[in-house]
Amino acid sequence: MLFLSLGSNEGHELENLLEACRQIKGKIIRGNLKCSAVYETPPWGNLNQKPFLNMAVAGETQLLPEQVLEEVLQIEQKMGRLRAEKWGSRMIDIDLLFQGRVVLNTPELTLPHPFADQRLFVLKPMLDLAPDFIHPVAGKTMRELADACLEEHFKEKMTAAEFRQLLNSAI
Ligand code: PH2
Ligand code: MG
Ligand code: MG
Repeated sequence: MLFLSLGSNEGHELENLLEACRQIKGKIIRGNLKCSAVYETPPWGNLNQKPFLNMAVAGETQLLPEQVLEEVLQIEQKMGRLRAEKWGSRMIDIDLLFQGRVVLNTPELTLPHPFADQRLFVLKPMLDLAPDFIHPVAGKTMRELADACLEEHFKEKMTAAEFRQLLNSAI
């Protein structure tokens, strides 16, 4: 099972998440796409920017991690993501969180995502998808990792069911 984290804090954020999911369904996860709820989260890292909309998606893929990354970068580029400053604003950010229990450390790609165990804007959506999934390196469940984070209030902008409905309705 492949897990991706999606974030946007520029342009029409919800539409950016929807478009990213359409692209992911076409190119990476061709079967059932599991979607978390959509959360509004305070910016982490660089505080001087708008709040993010964050969510996570999951599903089966035939692609190798490097191929997933290649597709993700193409989707980000197609959706107008500019080479941005670290932790800065973006139309869309798609991060590879986990691909099953794969552990990978190359200059291009680190799996699991190096911050996946510490960021609540990643863990909270993961709780919607797979609360009992065990982090392949940390050895703890998503639930345990989320409980270890400082509590933050995230506004649920949209339920998973509402998002699915929007995604499935033809535009
Ligand atoms: N992504 C970042 C930096 N900071 N903060 C939130 N709340 N959500 C993000 O997705 C995010 C961030 C860099 O990728
Ligand atoms: Mg990224
Ligand atoms: Mg990121």
